[in-house]
Amino acid sequence: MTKNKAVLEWVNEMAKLCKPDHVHWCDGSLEEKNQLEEEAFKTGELIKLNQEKLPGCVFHRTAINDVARTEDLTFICTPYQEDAGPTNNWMTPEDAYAKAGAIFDGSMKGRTMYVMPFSMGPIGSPFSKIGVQLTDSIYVVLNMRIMTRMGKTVFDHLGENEDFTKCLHSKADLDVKRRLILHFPEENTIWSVGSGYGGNALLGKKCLSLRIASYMARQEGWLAEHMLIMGVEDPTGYIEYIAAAFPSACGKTNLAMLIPPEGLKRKGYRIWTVGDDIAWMRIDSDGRLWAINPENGFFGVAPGTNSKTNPNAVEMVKKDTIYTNVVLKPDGTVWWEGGDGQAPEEGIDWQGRPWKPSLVDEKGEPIKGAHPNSRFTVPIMNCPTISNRVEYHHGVPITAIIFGGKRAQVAPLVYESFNWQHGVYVGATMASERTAAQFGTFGEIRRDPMAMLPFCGYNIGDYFRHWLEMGKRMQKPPKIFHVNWFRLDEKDKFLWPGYGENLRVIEWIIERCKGNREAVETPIGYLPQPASLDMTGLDLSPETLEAVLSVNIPQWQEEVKSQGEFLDTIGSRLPVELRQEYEALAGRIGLQ
Ligand code: GTP
Ligand code: SPV
Ligand code: MN
Repeated sequence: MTKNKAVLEWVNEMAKLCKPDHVHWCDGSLEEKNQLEEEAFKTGELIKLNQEKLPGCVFHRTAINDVARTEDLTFICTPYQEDAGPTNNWMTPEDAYAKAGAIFDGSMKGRTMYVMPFSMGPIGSPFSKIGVQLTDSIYVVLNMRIMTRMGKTVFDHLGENEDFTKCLHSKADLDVKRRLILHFPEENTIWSVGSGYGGNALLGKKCLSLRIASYMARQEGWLAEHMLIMGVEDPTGYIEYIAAAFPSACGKTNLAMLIPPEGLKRKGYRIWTVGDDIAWMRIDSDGRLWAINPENGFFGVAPGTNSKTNPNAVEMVKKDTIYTNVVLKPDGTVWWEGGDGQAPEEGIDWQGRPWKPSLVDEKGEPIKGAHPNSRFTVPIMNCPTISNRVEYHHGVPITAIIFGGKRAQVAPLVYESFNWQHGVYVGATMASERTAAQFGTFGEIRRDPMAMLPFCGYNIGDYFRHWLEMGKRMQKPPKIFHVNWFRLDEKDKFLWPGYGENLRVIEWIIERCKGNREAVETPIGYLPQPASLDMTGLDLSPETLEAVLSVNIPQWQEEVKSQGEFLDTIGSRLPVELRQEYEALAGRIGLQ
């Protein structure tokens, strides 16, 4: 399938290590997909769903100990620890190859090794990167086939070029004690062993498109970010694009494909989805920041997805979807908590056990049928609001960058940073908070800079420096905002209705970028006056709106102190500009 010497040599070498019975070179064709599915149906790796109700859909259950990314087993492997930085687990490349090599040794005996050439980004785009993944999991092949552009054309495009990411994966025995997710940024290599699910195993996603790509991006002068990309078509038909970084499970998929609420729809607003998880952004010759979504599908959280929260997602998963760890119903369809319709009277839960809604555990808590991180994998083209620009080699120009997390308190619905440098500070110190509803205490927060804490492939201090430098290189840098859909009242209820209504905030953001809307200057940044948000058709009391837009100074003094403590943990590579931003904010908020 290819004459590329570097590919052939590497595949041979890895086959010698893993010792598969067969090696299959994936061409990415439909026939190949059908064959692989048939094989997986026979072994039980996949279950065929009801083809009348869910055409082209299949179902998979993972091992019980393999349900999400394992950050504690994820490493950046560089000769010097300083290059991995204070936020990453670190190993030397020698140790890493030795440890994982022992697990890979013979791990594919009795199995087939699949060789998958894939492109992150449109094939042939100067933005795109090519990878080759080896795996012993059909489930992984079928997921990668959806999530990336995978198959022979990628080899054709690669030709004799040696510039590709070497991605070795084996589920081995799925033992957590023998699981390692290793990144070698200096060798453009990823080794992942002992897991078969999600970001651990679909190596084009978090491993290549964020950890390895962030390292490349710094060297090559661009940005690889954990961001959704969406187009907002205004009543005149003009489309502005925004990129937004929220930590995992904080609402990227939902925002990326939102449906405008009635009032704004009537005004003529429309949303176009470009991506829901990853953005690669470059400065183009016009001095603006342009973004592509390197992925070709969505790997979205199932629980909570229903016709009210995300009607587009409900529509797109009706066909050609791989469902993982949801409830299997007797009629060969699926269900999850927070999904449409009643829970089925009976079904099979994500662990393969008979399940019904009334089941409780030892503590009397209801037993969930679907795993909280159960997901759907679906081709990008299934999304009813998909943008026609997803195949554009230069992507879309970004007008605004938005940071956000789950904050029960402190962070207002939206605020605008004063300038790029302040915006980088806002991103660098952003956090997500566990709510009282879940854990009984307010305020337990984790700082998650730019939502990249688990995904930055190098020293986070250098990453902040890179963000600052990027701002200087742009003639028209995007404005930077912070949002929070998750603020709670005293009774732990969300103050803001969220979901589609979030477009009211996005509209304000875009109008601010055009210089059309009023704002109030506060110590933390510019906030909208209640009257400058379009609330047509939304029944929210003026008190609630005021509460969700309020900046509580004593709370913010605590917040800023905690931001300062976080900056202290970054060490010597923290850019002095961010320390200055801290000092300035501390002064404005009355801390000094
Ligand atoms: P990853 O795929 O893990 O990166 O997650 P994501 O950021 O795409 O998160 P997703 O959109 O799947 O949302 C996760 C959770 O947030 C779901 O339970 C949603 O119901 C909830 N959520 C999303 N948007 C909102 C909102 O505006 N308000 C509220 N209250 N909840 C929301
Ligand atoms: C995330 O955890 O941010 C995800 C899911 O998008 S995974 O692909 O498993 O990383
Ligand atoms: Mn994600």
